[in-house]
Amino acid sequence: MSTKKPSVPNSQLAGTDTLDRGNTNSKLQSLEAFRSDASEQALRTNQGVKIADNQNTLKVGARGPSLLEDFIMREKITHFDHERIPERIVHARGTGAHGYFQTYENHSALTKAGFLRDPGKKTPVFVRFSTVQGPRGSGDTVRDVRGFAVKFFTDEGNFDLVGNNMPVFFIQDAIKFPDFVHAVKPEPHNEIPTGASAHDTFWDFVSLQPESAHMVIWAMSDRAIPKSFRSMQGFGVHTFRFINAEGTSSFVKFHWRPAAGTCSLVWDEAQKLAGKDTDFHRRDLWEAIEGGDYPEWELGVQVISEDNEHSFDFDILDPTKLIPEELVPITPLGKMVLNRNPDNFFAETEQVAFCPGHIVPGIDFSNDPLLQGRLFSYTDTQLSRLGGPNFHELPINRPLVPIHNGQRDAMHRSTIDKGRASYEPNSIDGGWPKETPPAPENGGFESYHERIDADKIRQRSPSFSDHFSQARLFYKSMSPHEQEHIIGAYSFELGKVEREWIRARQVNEILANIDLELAARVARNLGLPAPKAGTVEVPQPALDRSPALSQANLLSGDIKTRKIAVLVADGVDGQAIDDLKKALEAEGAHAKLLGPTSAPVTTAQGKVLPVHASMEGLPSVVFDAVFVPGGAKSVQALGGDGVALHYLLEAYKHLKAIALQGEAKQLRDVLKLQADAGLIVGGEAKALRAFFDAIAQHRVWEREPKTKAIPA
Ligand code: HDD
Repeated sequence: MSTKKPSVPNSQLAGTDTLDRGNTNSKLQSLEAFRSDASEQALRTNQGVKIADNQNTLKVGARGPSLLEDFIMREKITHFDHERIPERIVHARGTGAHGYFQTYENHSALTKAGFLRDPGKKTPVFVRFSTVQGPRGSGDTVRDVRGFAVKFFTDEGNFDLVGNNMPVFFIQDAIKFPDFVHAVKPEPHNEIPTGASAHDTFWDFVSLQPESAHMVIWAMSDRAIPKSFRSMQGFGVHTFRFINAEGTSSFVKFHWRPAAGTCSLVWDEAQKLAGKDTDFHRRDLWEAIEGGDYPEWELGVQVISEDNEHSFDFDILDPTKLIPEELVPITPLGKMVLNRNPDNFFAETEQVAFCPGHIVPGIDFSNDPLLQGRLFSYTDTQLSRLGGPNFHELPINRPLVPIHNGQRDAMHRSTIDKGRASYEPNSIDGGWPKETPPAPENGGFESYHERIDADKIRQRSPSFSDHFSQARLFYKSMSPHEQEHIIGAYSFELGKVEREWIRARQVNEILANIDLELAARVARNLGLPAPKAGTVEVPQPALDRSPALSQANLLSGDIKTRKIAVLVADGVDGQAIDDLKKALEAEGAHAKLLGPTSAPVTTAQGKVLPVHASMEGLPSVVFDAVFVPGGAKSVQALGGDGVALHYLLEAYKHLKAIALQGEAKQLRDVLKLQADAGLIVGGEAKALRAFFDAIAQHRVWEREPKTKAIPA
């Protein structure tokens, strides 16, 4: 902090006086000036001239050549020619939403950050979820890490929490990021595969880079095929710092926990969805918000005091390590609610620019070498993606507080700066804008004073050298079905690797160090000999298991917002449908009626019933469960319809709850479906309860071995 210059009076601090406290819509209001509604407006050129003919180019005669002087046509085509901007180099595919964050209480003992101190305040946020590998138009449900980036528009400036849905990362030092990304991206000769890591260059790199072992096993787990963005956890990954008003620093790890519980798709379903509904995750988020099912997350932190920095058997600066929740529980901070879809994808979701370096007083960085490199990369990438250094002026990126400084000009400048002095100090414009002292009531940002006495050196800290104990902890913490999925994923991905030495290296030098049984199972699936021992000494971690890592322990326990397909044909029992809908509504879940075509059906009671779509239009993969009501004629029609039978079989294979009511019981025999807790036959209230309970379990895991071609 500098003391030599005049400080800003309290009345002008950080813009707090200009904002309506507790106003959830402040960001939306600030965006309002830029929103453009064309209703009842004339079609005009960009220069404001009204257009009389938008159908024909100016020509010499109706059949003659076009004229260069047609400024209307030229302006339109020129703008169109430049409509695309470079997509993000990673995380190109994404979707966003507006909402707010509200702290539960005053966390001033931990941090002086204002948005974590005032429980009456709703801080606007914009969130962008993404995949990492694929381009902008790639499928939502591919096996990949998901980005979870949140921009908090606080009264003290923007804070970006740019995280993922996994708590660790592939590499320890940012200098390896281009290598990692080049390896995972589609291969350079044929640009294959899109949205997948199942190829040689990815496995070549990770099998040579043992520090990736922990993150790769997360990527081979169900976490990489989330059911929806709404059912994902989020993590800040790095260790950050909180600083309170007294200047006391604590290390923190950020966690987002979804109210909807954490759960995933099954692999076959994820693959099919990538074709049948490329926009599955995007659509789910959009529809949930449109329908008033506002997704919610709790933000929490694991807090480690300065004194405890070195009290773990790993280094808290190493981004390939997590802190088990059993060792440091999460302190809940507040909740985030997403309650508004963007109006324009490009202006908001595409142009939003996150950066881990966007922090506010009360938050600071740690020396994690991955984080340190990220602090440079994000702004740098926006320069070419958004065409210059003024991207902070784009409506979606503008902080709520007024910005004044000496930065001037450059491409796309939209602020019209008044005054003569674009330097500081100055005596021409009264010395304004001026620095603000850092004390909390003033709000000037001050970096944490950390004393470092060390050599300038290019070296990985020896405390980063264990790469396997937490990968092992993760594997051992999984439930049996999650472990099977991990074995399946490694086998699938490595099975796509053409070079046998890469497969063998991953099995012998990586998997064998994580778990010999895992290595042996994958080796068997690849036709390789099972390794007899690992290649390195793996230290014993403080914990054998961390139950908090298993999604089996992270369900919400209810069926809120779950989607149920109801298969109907002419003659269906209309009463059964009414009863189901009423019961589902009471639980906050939703039913959609699907017929053989999109035409309405007539119930057994003679009522004409509109359907939402045909069974082919909304396939079983987009639902959580299937219900077939009784009605002899309807069931007979469905039983003779290949699409309906496939619908049920597919839902069965994807381990979804299925209820067959009344005459629909026959379909169980037609399809030879084996009884289990998720196959409910009968129509009474008890059966409906059993159906709902099965949906709340998310999937019928006991069924899984029966759906495999060759049981494990
Ligand atoms: Fe990154 C985008 C998350 C490491 C460089 N990253 C990007 C996005 C997310 C993450 C969610 C998309 C933001 C959006 O929706 O616009 N990245 C992470 C996490 C990492 C990580 C959780 C490790 C803990 N990233 C990382 C490193 C580097 C980058 C080590 C470079 C040294 N990331 C970028 C980038 C991107 C980006 C190239 C591309 C587009 C953008 O920034 O805006 O700068």
